[in-house]
Amino acid sequence: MLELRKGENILAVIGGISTAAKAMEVLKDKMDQANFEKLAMIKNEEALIRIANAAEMCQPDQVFIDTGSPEDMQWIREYSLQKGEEKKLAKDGHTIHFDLPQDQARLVNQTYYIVNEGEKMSSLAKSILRSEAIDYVREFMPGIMKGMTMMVGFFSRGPVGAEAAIPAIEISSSGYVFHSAEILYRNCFTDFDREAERAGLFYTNVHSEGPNRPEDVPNARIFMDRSWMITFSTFCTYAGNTLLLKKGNHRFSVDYATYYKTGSQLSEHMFITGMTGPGGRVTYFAGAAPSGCGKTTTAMVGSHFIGDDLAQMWIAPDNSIRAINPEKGIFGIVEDVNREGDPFLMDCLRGDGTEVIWSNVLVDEDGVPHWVGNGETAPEKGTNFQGEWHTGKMDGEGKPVPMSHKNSRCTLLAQAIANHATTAAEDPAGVPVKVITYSGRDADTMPPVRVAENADVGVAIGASIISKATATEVGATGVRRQPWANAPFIPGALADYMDAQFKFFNSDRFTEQTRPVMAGLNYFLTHKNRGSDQDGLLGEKRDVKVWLGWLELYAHGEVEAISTPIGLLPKYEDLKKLFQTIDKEYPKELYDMQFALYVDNIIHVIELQEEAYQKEENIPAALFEVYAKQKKGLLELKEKYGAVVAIDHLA
Ligand code: SPV
Ligand code: MN
Repeated sequence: MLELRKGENILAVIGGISTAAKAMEVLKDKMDQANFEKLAMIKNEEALIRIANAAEMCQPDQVFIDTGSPEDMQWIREYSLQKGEEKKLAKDGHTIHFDLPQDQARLVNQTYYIVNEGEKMSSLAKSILRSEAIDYVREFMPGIMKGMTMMVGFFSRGPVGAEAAIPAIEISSSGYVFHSAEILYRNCFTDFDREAERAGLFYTNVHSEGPNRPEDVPNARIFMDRSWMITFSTFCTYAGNTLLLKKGNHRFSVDYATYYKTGSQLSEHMFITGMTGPGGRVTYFAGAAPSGCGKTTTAMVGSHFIGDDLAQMWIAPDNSIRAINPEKGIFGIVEDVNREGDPFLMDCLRGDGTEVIWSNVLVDEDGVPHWVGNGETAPEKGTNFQGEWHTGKMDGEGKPVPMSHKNSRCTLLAQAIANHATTAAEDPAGVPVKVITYSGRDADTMPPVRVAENADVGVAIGASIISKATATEVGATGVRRQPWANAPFIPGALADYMDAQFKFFNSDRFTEQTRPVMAGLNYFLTHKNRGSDQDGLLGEKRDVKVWLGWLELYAHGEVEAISTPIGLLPKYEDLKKLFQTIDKEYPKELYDMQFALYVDNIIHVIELQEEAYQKEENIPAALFEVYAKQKKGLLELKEKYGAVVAIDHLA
């Protein structure tokens, strides 16, 4: 369970303000006339008290209210440049921001959920007792904004008025964080009061980078107070740690959907995109993948791109799943983004007319950004996330320093991407989602695509994502379970989240037309693991269009599938036709390698999952039933055909 407003509100304890009258008095004192007048728009007393408490605690020299107007946005851009948080690049509208070398990804070991005495937490994340969190905030946050301006903005996580949109306040001393917020989220200054009233809640985020020195990073903390839906972030700048409108508030939305909208809403780490099928119909997909596993690329393969990171979903009155993107921009990994795999994104990054904040890439002497895997000629020297860089540069341990950090990013408006479906993305009714996908970096086990024969199997696919660690979390290594690719953002018990998934996807509101197709995707099989002596992956980025294209046809009953213990698999002839549409040969031998069942590998991962889930309390029995059935079917096949079952045996 999650009990809201339980325990002391840390912001109120440290700030000491509890009435709107006192809040206005304090704010008037701290603000110039122009900013104070802007604030007259906001009447929500709790919002005003929180802002005043943040100001009282952080003691900035000034307070700036970001109304989202062009003038305010320009002020933010200039503030960030003046403060040295961003620098202009050669191309108009492009800037570079560097995070400290110690702060290049999510600081998982310094990220905590604040819990009350006796509360049970996720087995997947760290938590800290409220009393200890108060001690930290009391020690490190008073005066943290001295000499700086505190910026305050009002954002909507989704199109204003949408069923699953929730408003949030962002408070920060960082111009870079605010510049990013303005690109990534919808400013809802004029609608804030109404939206807070409609949603019945709002989130609050307080961040300060402090002096922004390496020696302070060990003291950095990212706290999420689940009970009050308030985040605190200190001594860091990487957006995943600081712009808590993103993953901080996503965590609250996961909590809210799990405990307050059980069975009718989900909050997922998913892209949203539409694929055009025969006759021009558009079929919408929402798909989960762990950070750094191709979510952005997959999203942009669609003809109607909506979002690349987060999805808020609900079952609408017409009994369809509807999805909105809580964001309006992209904070995308740039490594391996190139003309061939990501043409639309490349147009924005190398063309003119798009505002882009680059982070942690290499900047050459001419002010041009470069990154690993861009398919272009690399410069010999420049400046990157660790300072001066030249070809062959080694770090203190004798390891080569890459040109750009693996988690270096670009921040830009989603609507800058040529295939962005802006009207649909901004529709508070959301887009109707017909296909749900789950994927991870799996080098040796699952085929490129498989469809669940029912909702329970679909939920089990989500529960069973495994993936190689990526550079999006500081210090992560090895192959790990990544349930729903959402595990880093599930604050409560995994069993509760899973139960909500079973309830949602088994909802009796779905009809034959609206029931979603649930599928597993995997782009990361290697030749070596499939009996070939070639190097590298068995596929390439552009194949994604085929896997999604096949699912689009399947969702409309236009292709048949082969039934196997791990789900329904595509037929060769159907894939071959789809490969023709991307001008690619698709040899039968490749299909055979991709879709053969490697029984021992599959059973190994099923047992890994069983073992892990048996350790958790209250995991729904339906999960274990799916695993048992899959295992039984696989063992029967192994008995008959051996450990590698050719797909031709099953067709
Ligand atoms: C991810 O790592 O999943 C991201 C970037 O989307 S972050 O904001 O760090 O979460
Ligand atoms: Mn993400």
